[in-house]
Amino acid sequence: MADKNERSWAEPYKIKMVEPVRMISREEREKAIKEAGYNTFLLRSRDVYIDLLTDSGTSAMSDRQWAGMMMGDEAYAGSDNFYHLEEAIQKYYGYEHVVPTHQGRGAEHMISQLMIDEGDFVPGNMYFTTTKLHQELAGGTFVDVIIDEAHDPENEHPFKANVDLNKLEDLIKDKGADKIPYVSIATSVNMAGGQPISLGNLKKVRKLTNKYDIPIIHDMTRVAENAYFIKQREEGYEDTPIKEIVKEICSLTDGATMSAKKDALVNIGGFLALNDEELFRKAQNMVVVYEGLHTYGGMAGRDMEALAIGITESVDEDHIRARVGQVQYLGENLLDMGVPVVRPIGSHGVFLNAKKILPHLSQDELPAQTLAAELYLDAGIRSMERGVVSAGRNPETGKHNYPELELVRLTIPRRVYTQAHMDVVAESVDAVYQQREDITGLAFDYEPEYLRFFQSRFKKLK
Ligand code: P61
Repeated sequence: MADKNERSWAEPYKIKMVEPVRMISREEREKAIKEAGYNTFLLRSRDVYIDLLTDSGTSAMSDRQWAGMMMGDEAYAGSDNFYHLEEAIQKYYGYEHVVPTHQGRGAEHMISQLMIDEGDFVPGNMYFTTTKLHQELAGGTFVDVIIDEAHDPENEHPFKANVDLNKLEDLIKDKGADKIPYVSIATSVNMAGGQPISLGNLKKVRKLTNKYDIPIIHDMTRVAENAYFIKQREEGYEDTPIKEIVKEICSLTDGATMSAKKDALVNIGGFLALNDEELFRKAQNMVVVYEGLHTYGGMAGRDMEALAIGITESVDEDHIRARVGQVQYLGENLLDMGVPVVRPIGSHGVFLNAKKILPHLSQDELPAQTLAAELYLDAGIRSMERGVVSAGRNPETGKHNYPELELVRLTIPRRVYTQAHMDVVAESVDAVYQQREDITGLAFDYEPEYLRFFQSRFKKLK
């Protein structure tokens, strides 16, 4: 009998409840995207057919999670569900102390305020929008120390989230270890296209930071997905359970911020996890100012229960194989069609290379924003810009940051869509790709101060 891993993956669940979706007419879509200022964040979800804006908070919960919701202990203080959550985090991630938050950026806010001083530098394996903003608001400057390969969409490096140890050590020597409060390490790096860091590299980062006595704070939002790639690609881990890989990753770091809305399969929630007792006490005190009491931090008891169960489900071998398998399926379809996408295909989405698809548009004509709007127009598919609009402005010069990567993210929610949905998406991307030469760009019409991509409005260039 064949081992199941030698056979095709299939979803390790069957569907018990469905939510209808519909595609509105082309005229209605034209009106909707215009009213949204050509920003997919400003569309109403009822006007979207297949929603690949994000995998954040969009997962389908299991029957067990829903059953857990009914076990919510909605006490203001000391809810049973908090202790279940704390146990799950200690068991699966190995961090000692937990401060719950309403979502990931709540944890980012606290760690940044607690650890960063004015004039500090925070090295990291590529920026993430909210993470970097909180570092800046605390007076720090983010410094990218990811390997160069990560900025090249066509480079097939299996671990594009790896840290360039020379870049990191040069920074430490240049600025001094006392100016570096921690190194920020993300697993499954979002802006690089959902790319993993290897355990080999992380061990070297640990060794280097130990030498200078610098902590590592882990953005563990998609740690299980990263672990899956380690199992697939890193020598020596072929037979290691995902659970063990996840725990080993966490053991190499000193604390973590988590947006539980991704890997951990809940619609809302997050936490800050720390090993250092003193820092934990400070965070526990700070959370009451910004989020809520330290045993709920902005979450309802039922949300904490769903999260405790979601953590368990997230490290299940069959789950993670099917989850990443579905993303790979869409990516390979697009590669077969000749559409330029970030390679290797990432863990949580397929990233279209807008620079290559729309080479006639300069970065000032916002190729990725334009492509996302065109995709919506074609078949009501919602995606997200990850290029110059997302990169924002340099806080000192006020000028646009021009990232190497100008991408459109087709993000796959967990346990929500079927392979047939993926086929329809690929068909639509191909249709837009075929008419790429006729596509004209966009210009800013309104730009808010913070995280501009969420609320900016654009106008069509002729
Ligand atoms: C996403 F357009 N991600 O990917 P919060 N770290 C990491 C994340 O992916 C992340 C957070 C921290 C989102 C939502 C989102 O520019 C954007 O729970 C690796 O969202 O507060 C969130 O966690 C923050 C979309 C966030 C964006 C920022 O879709």
